[in-house]
Parts: sequence; structure tokens; C-alpha cells
Amino acid sequence: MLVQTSAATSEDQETTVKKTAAIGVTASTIGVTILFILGVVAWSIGRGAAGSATTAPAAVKVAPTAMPHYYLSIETPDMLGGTEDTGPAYVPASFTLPANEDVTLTIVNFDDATALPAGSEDYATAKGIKGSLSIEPLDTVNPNGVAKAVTTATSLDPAKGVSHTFTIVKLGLNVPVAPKARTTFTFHTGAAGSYTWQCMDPCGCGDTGWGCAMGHMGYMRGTVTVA
Ligand SMILES: [Cu+2]
Repeated sequence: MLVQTSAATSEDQETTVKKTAAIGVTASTIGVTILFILGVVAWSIGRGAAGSATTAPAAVKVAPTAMPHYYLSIETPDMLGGTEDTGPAYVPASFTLPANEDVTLTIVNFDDATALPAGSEDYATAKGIKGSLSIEPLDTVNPNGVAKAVTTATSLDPAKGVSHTFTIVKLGLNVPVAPKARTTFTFHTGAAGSYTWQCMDPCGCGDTGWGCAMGHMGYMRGTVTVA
């Protein structure tokens, strides 16, 4: 942009006239260049459009493949209208998963923690999963309320951080389930077959905690059919 001061001398004015002329020439050169570029671009687009009508291959639509995601819940004796003698239960306890696929499971657990006894602390560590566990605290009074911050872990506190486990010995799978939380994990199902899963945190009745729910199909034990 040209700025002229009121105190310009005749020499200054002459210089200014020359500069103005030079700027005029430069501006017109730029203008011609821009017009040329626009022309080339327009020609290219037109050519491309004309070509695509006859030669471009048809677009291949690839359907997005979402990983199968399954939900289980763990309900307390209160919720089930039972007692400690019947115990908490996985719902459902028996279900089918696709063979040879990565699947994601979310276990929505309404129950509180049960300390893993001495010698069983290993069950607080996830095994056979892909990546980490994702844990989102659950408001058991308003479970569909505001989402809470998700944390990831591969191991939980064996004394206070584990409520139940989802363990399939034959598949080398062990998932510690956090108390009053949604625990989400992914694993590879493998070959077709029938697999028993078992909770390994003694949450049942009796001195050892291995009675009642722990031994009953449909409570802390069930069948995964991989097909
Ligand atoms: Cu259990």
C-alpha cells in the first residue's frame, strides 16, 4: 500500500510516480498470473470430470465392521430377591459368542468387593485379554445417569479392588471385575466349543466363601458357547 506524506518534495513526488507506475505494472502482472492459474485449474477440473465419466473405476463400498460387544450384569442377592444363601449372579450366566473373533464384553457389576484370599491374589490380574481393562464407576442407584471418568488397568487391588472374576481356564482368560463399576475388556474367542466360566473370588457362603453361589450354575458359574 502506498502512503504519501503531505511534506513530499517535487523529487519525492517524482519517485512516488515511478513507484506507483512500478506497482501498477507488478499488480497487472500478478493479475494476469492469477487469471492464468485459475484458467489452468478450471481446465484441469473440467478435464477430470469429463474423464471420470468414462474411465474412473466404480467406488467400492466397504461396510464398517464393528467389533461385537456384549453386556453382562452382576446382580446382588437384594436385587434378585434372594439371600446370601443364593448369592449374587451373573445375568445372563450362559450365552453364545462368535468363534475366532475379537469380542468386547462389558460386565455391569452392582456388587461390592470381596477380598481375594491369600494365595489367590493372581486373580486380581487380567490374563488373556487384548489391551487393558476399562473401568467406569457405576452409580448403583442411578446406573443410567451421568457417565463417569473411565480408567484403565491390567491389575486391580486384590484386597479391595475385586468383586468377582470372569475366568475361563480353558481359554487362559481371567478378568478381575471391579466393584460397583462397568468393567470392559476385549479377548479373542478362539475355536468353537463349550467353555465353563467360573468366578474365582470366593463370594459365596460358608467359611471359605466357596459355597452357595460359587458352586451353582447360573450364579457364579456358567457356560460360554463359542460357535
Ligand atoms: Cu463371584
